[in-house]
Amino acid sequence: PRVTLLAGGVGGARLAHGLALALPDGGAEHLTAVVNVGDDTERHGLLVSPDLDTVMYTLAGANDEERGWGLQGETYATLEQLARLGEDTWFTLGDKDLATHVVRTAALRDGEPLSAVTTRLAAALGVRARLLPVTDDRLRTLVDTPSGRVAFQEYFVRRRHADAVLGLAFDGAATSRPAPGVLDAVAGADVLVVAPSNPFLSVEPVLAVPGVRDAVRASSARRVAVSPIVGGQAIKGPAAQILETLGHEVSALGVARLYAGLVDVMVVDDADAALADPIREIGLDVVVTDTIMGDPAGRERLARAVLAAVGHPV
Ligand code: GDP
Ligand code: FO1
Ligand code: CA
Repeated sequence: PRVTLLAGGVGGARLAHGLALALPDGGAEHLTAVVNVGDDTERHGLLVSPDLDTVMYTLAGANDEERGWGLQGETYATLEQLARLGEDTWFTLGDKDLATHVVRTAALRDGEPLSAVTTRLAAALGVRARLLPVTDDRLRTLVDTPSGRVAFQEYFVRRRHADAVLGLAFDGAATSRPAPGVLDAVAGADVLVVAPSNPFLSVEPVLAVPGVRDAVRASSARRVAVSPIVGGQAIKGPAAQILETLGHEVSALGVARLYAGLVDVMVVDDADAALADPIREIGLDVVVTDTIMGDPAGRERLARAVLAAVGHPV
């Protein structure tokens, strides 16, 4: 089957990896990941695209799995020198990771779109699946907190996502256009998967690009989402806190309510088997399985369960 995945960083990357393992040829010709760019940020004059890089490094087998982001075996000589030169270095950029941002920023300065340089970078790292930023235009997530509106990485990294999230804005989304290939990947897929990514910080900014949400609604693909909430908690990150402060139930049912009308099937964890019937009552089919993606085997197992859940076993 042709599979299109809507993805953020870690949850998106892990399922993308599982799908690449499950599909023929590492997902070449079969797998497209449409990735959030709301986390993007300029550091030291360079454009950093954390979610694109997390998916790219994970598919390349090079992601630092303990942290969830950045490259394995990093060193930080450049960052140390940047600090000596008086730069703010709270955003940890490794020496090898910086090379990605140098190539990306140079390409953009030469007029190459983000999607095009992403294709080059992914190919250079041996990634077979297609990796698309949802848009080539500038789109930035802003977070409303009790102390005001802050840029996404200011909230997430500098303030360690400790602030209550009172609301979100996606600066630039309204005037952004889907990157080349995005709408076709959504409309033309056999299977459309919403990764177990943060619904507000990763999935919403993808859907906020004009045309994308409508393409998902109108797609003839079988559409399936995996819950990032397991047993009432996020595996990692602020998804549970944000569900709570924005007034949603902190559970796979709360996530299912957000995705009703967008997907046909919800995949929830064994720990949430009791939520299957309540989720069916809001009109979604439900598959209950182990959704914890640890090692590559666990990722591939979940990917196969997701494809089987929508009638496309591989
Ligand atoms: P980020 O951009 O790095 O924050 O990553 P995403 O938005 O793609 O994913 C974050 C979400 O992934 C969190 O809410 C986690 O609960 C969820 N997540 C991470 N690993 C797993 C996993 O193995 N299984 C499931 N079901 N969810 C996961
Ligand atoms: N996350 C952190 O918590 N601290 C960091 O210093 C940090 C640096 C970093 C550098 C490159 C990159 O691609 C990602 C990085 N991340 C870091 C993760 C990034 O903030 C992601 O946006 C979050 O994981 C949320 O998705
Ligand atoms: Ca992210």
